[in-house]
Amino acid sequence: MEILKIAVQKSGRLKEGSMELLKECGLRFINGNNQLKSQSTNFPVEIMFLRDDDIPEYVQDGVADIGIIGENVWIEKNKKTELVKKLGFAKCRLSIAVPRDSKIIDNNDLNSKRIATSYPVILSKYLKENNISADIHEISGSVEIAPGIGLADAILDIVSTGSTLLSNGLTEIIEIMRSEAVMIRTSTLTTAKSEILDQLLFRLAAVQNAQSNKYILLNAPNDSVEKISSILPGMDSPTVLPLKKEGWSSVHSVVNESDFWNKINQLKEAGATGILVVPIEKMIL
Ligand code: PRT
Ligand code: ZN
Repeated sequence: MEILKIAVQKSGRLKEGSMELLKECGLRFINGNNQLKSQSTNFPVEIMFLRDDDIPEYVQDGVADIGIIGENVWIEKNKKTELVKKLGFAKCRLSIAVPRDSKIIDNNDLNSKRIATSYPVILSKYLKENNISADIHEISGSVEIAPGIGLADAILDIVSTGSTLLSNGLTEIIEIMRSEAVMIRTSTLTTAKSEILDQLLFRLAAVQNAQSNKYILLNAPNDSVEKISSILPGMDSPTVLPLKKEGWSSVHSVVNESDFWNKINQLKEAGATGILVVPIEKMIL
C-alpha cells in the first residue's frame, strides 16, 4: 500500500493551520514522540515535519509528495514544483517599508538605495520589472531593525497587522505581493499516490466550501416566499416547509459568507423573521 508523504512546517506560524486543515479532512494522527514523522491512523498519508524553507526542495526532489508552505517562500525558493491549491490561512503581504521620516515615497525614490530583505529573489524580480536599480542586502532575520542601525534605507518584509513596522518606526510604502498558505506537489506522482491526493482534495473542497458558506433558516409569510427564494439561490432551490402557524412557511438555504450581510438585509426587507444562521460542517457539491 502506497502512502502520500506530506511536508508540513515543524513549528511556526503554519504548523497549527496545516494540521487543523488535515484534521478537518478527517485525518487522524498518533501524537507519538517521533518529532520527524507522523503517520495517519485512518488515511494513507504520512506527515514529515520540516523547516518551511526546506519544503520546496524536498517536494521538488520527491522526498515529500506534497507540501504546505507560505506562497512567499514557495516563490522565493523557485523550485520545480506545482501549485495544487491556495489554502486561505496565514494570509500576509510582502511590502517595502521605510523609516517614517524618510524621503522615499515611491518606486523612483528607491534608485541607488539599500534595501534589506530575506526575500532577495522576489525583491530583485520586482526591481527589474520596475526598472529600479537598488542594492539588495540579504539578511535572514529581524529585517525590521536594519534601517535603525544604518544598514539599509528600506526593507522588504512580511507584514500582517503592521504592528512590527509601527513599533520600529517604519511605514509601509509599496505592497509587492499577497501571500497565504498553499499546497504544492512534486511533478510526478504514481497512480496510487495521485488517487490518494484526489481523495484528499475532494475532502479539502468539502471543508473549504463549508467554511465559506452558512446554512440559513427563516420564517416568512407564504406570499413572501417567492421573493425570498429569489434572494436565496443556495446550492439548489431552497427548501420550503409549512409552519403550524397558518399562512407561514419555514425557508432553508445556503448562503455564501461573502454576501451574507447583504442578503440578510434583503431578506428582512422581503418579510423574513426569526432568521437563524448556522455553520456547515462539510459541504459536497
Ligand atoms: O522555522 P521556520 O523556518 O520553519 O519558520 P519561519 O520563522 O521561517 O516562518 P514563520 O513560522 O515565522 O512564518 C511562516 C509563514 O507564515 C511565512 O512564510 C508567511 O507565509 C506566513 N506569515 C503570515 C507570516 C506572518 N503572517 C507574519 N506576520 N510570517 C511572518 N510574520 C512576521 C512579520 O514579518 C512580522 O515580523 O510576524 C511579525 C509580526 O507581523 P505584524 O505585521 O503582525 O506585526
Ligand atoms: Zn523559515
